[in-house]
Amino acid sequence: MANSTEKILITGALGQIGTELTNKLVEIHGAENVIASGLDRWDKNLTSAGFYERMDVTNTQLVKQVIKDYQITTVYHLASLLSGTSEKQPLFAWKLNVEPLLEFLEMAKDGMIQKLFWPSSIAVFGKGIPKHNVGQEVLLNPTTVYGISKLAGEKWCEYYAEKHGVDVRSIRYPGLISWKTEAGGGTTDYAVEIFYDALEEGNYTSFISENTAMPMLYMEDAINATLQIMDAPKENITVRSSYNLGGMSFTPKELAAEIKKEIPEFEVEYQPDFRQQIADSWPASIDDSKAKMDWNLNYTFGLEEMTKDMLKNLRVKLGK
Ligand code: AKB
Repeated sequence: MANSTEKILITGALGQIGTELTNKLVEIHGAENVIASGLDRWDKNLTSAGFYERMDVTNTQLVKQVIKDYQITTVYHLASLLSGTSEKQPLFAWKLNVEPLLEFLEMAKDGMIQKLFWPSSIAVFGKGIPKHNVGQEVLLNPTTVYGISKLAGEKWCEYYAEKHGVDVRSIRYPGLISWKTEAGGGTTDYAVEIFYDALEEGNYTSFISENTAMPMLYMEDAINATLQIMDAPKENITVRSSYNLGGMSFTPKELAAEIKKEIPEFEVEYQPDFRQQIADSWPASIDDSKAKMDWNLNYTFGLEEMTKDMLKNLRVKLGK
């Protein structure tokens, strides 16, 4: 196994990003150096990590105990409520999305951990910003519960990095598309659901309108970006709030057309719900040149490659 000097804790390890990131970190560092955590009960098929802690991340005492017990050096703090669900539970969204981050930043300040990764989101932008090719340094004006929590988190990261030298690194993820684990409660989730319904039902009703473009990223590229930013030399990380990540940009109509190339009889209807308003406040595309410059961000998947790969893997997974 890898001879790792890092001991890694992942929160939200059973979520959409967590599942795949955990597998990758196990490949790199060895299962014995990776501790997954989540709210679910232990099950031997749950994760490839060497250890699993059933842990509520808002229970700081328990989190600190786990960090001490395993002598954790690096935390990937992924546990979060996404945009749709956050609108329904604003107080809990704040409690889950901001407070544990602040505790981890304190632990890093006190030398309990050396390095922290925290995911932000394109939700930080909001009203009044340009729609296309939105830069790193624009005014942030989120109008959603989720966006407000992510902006607050970014500011805390920047504060602890500048004031206390904490090595915290962050990415503003766009919508993430993966076939292994489904997302839950996000505005960009239509771009995952559509594949399942295309294969299982032959039709899909989209809760986002046909011409609404949003930035999206295939999970493989998202995981690579996460590893790249965490591997970069400390001095290369010039943005300590969170880096823009653009990925690709497409509308539901464009995605449906791509799926139809392989499933010509596939039909899509559009019935926008409350998430349309959230999508309308987000950018259609993002300028991520800063991440490309600082830590060599690059992508493998565009719309066509991603669609082909999703359909190929989901056909096997769903037996279709
Ligand atoms: C969501 O839709 O809430 C997330 C995000 C873009 O952060 N996928």
